[in-house]
Amino acid sequence: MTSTVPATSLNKFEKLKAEKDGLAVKAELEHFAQIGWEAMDETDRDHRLKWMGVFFRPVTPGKFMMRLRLPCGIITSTQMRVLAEVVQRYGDDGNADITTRQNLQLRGIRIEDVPDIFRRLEAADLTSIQSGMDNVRNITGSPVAGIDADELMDTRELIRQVQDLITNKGQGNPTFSNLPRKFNIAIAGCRDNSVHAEINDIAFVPAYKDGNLGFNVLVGGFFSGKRCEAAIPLNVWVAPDQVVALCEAILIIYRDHGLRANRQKARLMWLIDEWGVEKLRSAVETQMGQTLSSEAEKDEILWEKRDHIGVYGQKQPGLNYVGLHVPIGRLFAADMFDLARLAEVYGSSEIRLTVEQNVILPNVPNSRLESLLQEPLLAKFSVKPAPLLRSLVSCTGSQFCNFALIETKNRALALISELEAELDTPKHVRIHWTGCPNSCGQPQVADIGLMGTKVRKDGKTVEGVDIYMGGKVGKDAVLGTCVTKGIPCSDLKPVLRDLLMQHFSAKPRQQVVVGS
Ligand code: SRM
Ligand code: SF4
Repeated sequence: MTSTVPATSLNKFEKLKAEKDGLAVKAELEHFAQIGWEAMDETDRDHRLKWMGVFFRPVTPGKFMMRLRLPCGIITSTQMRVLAEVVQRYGDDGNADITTRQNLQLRGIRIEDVPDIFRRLEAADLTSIQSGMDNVRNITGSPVAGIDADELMDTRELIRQVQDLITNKGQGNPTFSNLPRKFNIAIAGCRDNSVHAEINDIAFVPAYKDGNLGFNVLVGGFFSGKRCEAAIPLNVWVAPDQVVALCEAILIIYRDHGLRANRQKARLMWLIDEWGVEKLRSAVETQMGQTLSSEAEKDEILWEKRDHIGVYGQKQPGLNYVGLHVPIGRLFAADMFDLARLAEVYGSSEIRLTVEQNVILPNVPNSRLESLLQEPLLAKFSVKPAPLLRSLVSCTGSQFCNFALIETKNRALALISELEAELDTPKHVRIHWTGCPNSCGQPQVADIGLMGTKVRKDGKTVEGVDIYMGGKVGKDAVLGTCVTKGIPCSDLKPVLRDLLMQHFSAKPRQQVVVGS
């Protein structure tokens, strides 16, 4: 790795990576389990463990979070059951959250259980490796890849290959374990940009060139507390068999030349700012040892984004996928066991997750649909949720995240159910909550985005939000911008009510007058 930063001025994170690679803790897990979290070296515990996907939670000390990797959001019923057994052990403290990258995070994990959990994950062909800190995050794809009646390309295998490259088939790969910062990759094979291509460091979007189907490549999209940018074209079209090599080339370039002095200015887009996209493009060609085609004139993202909630026929005649709405993405052990059972009884033992934090059960035969729709779990995870609840997304917030400036998930649910009771909203409104400017809940892609902040009210500091609007997803995606700052959460309901009535044709529900 070439670094232009003198060792003395390395920031805290560059120093800790230089001292000891994050993956080194893999060999020490048994030792950590024996000594317990309080005796662990703090840098190992608070930072390096994230290379294993294990996150110390200062909000709940001793109860760690484990972030998996589920390429394209696909998980089998057997795997789901293994994860359910893990969180079940922790009773009320244990649960799992579906994330905005089609992934699962488990909560309540104790360090003494980690070696055993890893053995179980490995036996179930699951991994959590390199899912945090300066590594590539879960690789997203269409949640209906391979079953979508209108898909252009089934990208499941490609996504798996990219994950295998980055993680060395789940064993951990030191080649990519010291990037300047986190890194996001998405590979779309559908027409509706279901992956939010625009907010990934590398995004592949389907496009035809000379009659061949491949991908136009976008680069540099990211959100951070300091800056948010949509991805820009690399002016490259690749055939499917070039995707893995292109990811490898960009990651090597980013590893070796990405900016490392200031973590606030380390994402790929900052390097593109410094180099220009043309220089990045030619560095990629040099790294790959081949000349790349220029981008196709247009891509094939032609549709509005779908949320996949409901029942849809698949490309396979007689089969359906059923999208279940999971309020704010939260699952408990009983839900996970039940989802595994439903996938086995009615489908093909497979479960898919979406970036809207919901679940899809694929491969349900026509003849089994009616019985599936009668299952008790579908009263909780509905195929027909109310219009505001349906598109609600929320990051973790202060319940578990120490960056949070506000509580998000529980507040989001409570507020939506009040608004739903008061308003009749004719269409879905995508409301995204995020607990701080890091934007994990993607408020900039929402119709209405709510970003946690602190505000003054009646002489006190209280929880509040900045409001974002104008986010457009799917075809010609556009990031929303901040329209109002500093609304105390306690004053938010009337503000949202007005926005919903003014911009989304919501109408007050008829008041039922109780006769005298
Ligand atoms: Fe995130 C850091 C949760 C998607 C931008 N994110 C964190 C941490 C790890 C902070 C921490 O240690 O507490 C949060 C863990 C809280 C917890 O206990 O759950 C956290 N991020 C999440 C999740 C779980 C939100 C959710 O509820 O779905 C998402 C996990 C995705 C996954 O499966 O890997 C999640 N985070 C995102 C996204 C959305 C996306 O990828 O589409 C973003 C914006 C896109 C991007 O990264 O460009 C995002 N997270 C951040 C950032 C700002 C990055 C930056 O460049 O500054 C941080 C802070 C950091 O990395 O320093 C962060
Ligand atoms: Fe935590 Fe902030 Fe990300 Fe929410 S947006 S999960 S509060 S870091």
